[in-house]
Amino acid sequence: MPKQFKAIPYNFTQLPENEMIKEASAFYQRIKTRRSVRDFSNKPVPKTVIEQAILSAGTAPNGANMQPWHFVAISNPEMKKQIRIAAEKEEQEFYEQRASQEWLDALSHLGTDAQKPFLETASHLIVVFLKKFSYDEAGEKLKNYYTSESVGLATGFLIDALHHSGVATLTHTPSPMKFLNDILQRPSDERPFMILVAGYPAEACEVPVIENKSLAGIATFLD
Ligand code: IYR
Repeated sequence: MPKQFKAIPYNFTQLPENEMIKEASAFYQRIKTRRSVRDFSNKPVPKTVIEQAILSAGTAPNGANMQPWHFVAISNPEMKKQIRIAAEKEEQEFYEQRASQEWLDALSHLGTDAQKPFLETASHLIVVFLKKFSYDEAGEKLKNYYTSESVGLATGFLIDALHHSGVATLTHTPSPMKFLNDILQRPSDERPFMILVAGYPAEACEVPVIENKSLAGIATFLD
């Protein structure tokens, strides 16, 4: 039976075990320095850094290789201002009406409120859209699969790539986010998934004191 798909040998680099251990630990030491930042400087991040990070995000595993994502990277001050105004309107309602007391209590240690100045200050807003459908060359509509999982993974890659290049981020999800389709003129079958705020931390930036759970707290090993 001939193969039904085109394939090439996988160019995989097998590391010696001592190097694997070193790399695994070095990666952990680096990734654990990532913190969500809410106080950004207005210093611009080079566009090429954002471009390379988005290319990294685009390599994430995804359903049937449909790559069901679109990234809009905004550094334009007018656009950022429009997004801030629309997001703060939603956030105001969230904090004053929509959020349950239980939710507000869960957030209280983060010190967040409806004011989102970072949406204007930070160098870039990268709006991640989830595409429910693809279109083939004939314009035929195709369903995409595992879209939330795929776009979540791509966003994770994006955050990691930016952190690795020295760019701080904040995952921001004002709810609902439909206003982003209007402001950014994206089609209605694309769903705003997240605003990733990207830039340098302000000089006086502080972050909440929080701890990661221990290994035993998050994992079970069945040897
Ligand atoms: N979107 C709101 C509320 C918020 C919700 C969660 I869950 C957080 O981890 C942080 C904030 C806001 O951005 O303020």
